[in-house]
Amino acid sequence: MAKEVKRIAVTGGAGNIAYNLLFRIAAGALLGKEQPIALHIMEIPKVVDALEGVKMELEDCTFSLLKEIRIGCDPMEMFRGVDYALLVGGKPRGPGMERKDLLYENGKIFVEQGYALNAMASPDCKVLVVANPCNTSCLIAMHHAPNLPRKNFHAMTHLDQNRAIGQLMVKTGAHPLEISNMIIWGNHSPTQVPDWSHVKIGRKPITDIIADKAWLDGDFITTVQERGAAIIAARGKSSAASAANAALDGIRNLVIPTRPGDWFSSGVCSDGNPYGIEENLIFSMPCRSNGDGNYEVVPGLEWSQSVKEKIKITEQELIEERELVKDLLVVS
Ligand code: NAX
Repeated sequence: MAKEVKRIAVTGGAGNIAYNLLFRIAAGALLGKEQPIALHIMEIPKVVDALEGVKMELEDCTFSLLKEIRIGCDPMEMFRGVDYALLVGGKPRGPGMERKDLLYENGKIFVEQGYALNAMASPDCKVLVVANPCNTSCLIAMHHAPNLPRKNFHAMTHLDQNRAIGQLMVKTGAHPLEISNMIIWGNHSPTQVPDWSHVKIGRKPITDIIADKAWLDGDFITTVQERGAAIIAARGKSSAASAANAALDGIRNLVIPTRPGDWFSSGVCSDGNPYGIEENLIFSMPCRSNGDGNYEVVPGLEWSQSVKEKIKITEQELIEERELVKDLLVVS
């Protein structure tokens, strides 16, 4: 029997990340080579016409899995019946704009999109927020979509995890599948906590392979935290291909069982978390899934003193971000 089409919304469809994402989704890199899909590609009215070009290119790729392409700018139309929503679109930080202005300006987008997801998306729609500041934007969307389970909201921190694993590959020459148990805790911001203390390389504790603890605690962590800025400095543009790749990972984490003993990092709702993190935040934690779309936070992992102190800082930052947008969290 033919499989039912899954509907995938991507916002920011004319942007850099989307251009690196849409074609891979259509080729089966998100839901596999057997799953027919429909793409709902959204933009703001000013640039929605550019999506005609994206649509033409998608058609010209003759993807066999791609059954339908919808383009538009009305979230109520674009989120109708979607099973996955990848919220990539947002305003960039303009000259002289402070972080709090960015939080608030982009926050308004997620009020509207959360409301539309609530009204129109499939009741089990999985939502991945990529647009920055992604944790707090995700919190806003989640608040405005009370019909969807809170567990279905994710903010993308898999890029940070991939950046960490990439650094360990460069340092040791290990294959990526030999590296497991990396964690990113907290906010997708410079306060994020890349925690290497549980990492195994070729099933051995990381410190058996990398004896240089000063590197692990120093350059390794700062390279991961500052990678986004380093890419902008080198390329003159922000990460796009690696961000798109991580967005695919962010959803694939939920639809493919996690490797036994391993986990993945995702910004998830902190309600009832086993680490005593303040509730009602979107906080990156180690998660595992049996591939049915759901996940659980991996409990019982110990924190070193240094990780504990850093987690307090990133938690505090997220509490402050929530305070800055508190009127956007009120559901009318
Ligand atoms: P671009 O500026 O190339 O594209 C963003 C697109 O979003 C634009 O075409 C814009 O018109 C559109 N847009 C704005 N408001 C919208 C709305 N309400 N509905 C639909 N579309 C809307 O940025 P790009 O490089 O694609 O980056 C997109 C977002 O990802 C940015 O917010 C960026 O900061 C964020 N990132 C997040 C990362 C993460 O790890 N979570 C890493 C990469 C990236 O920096």
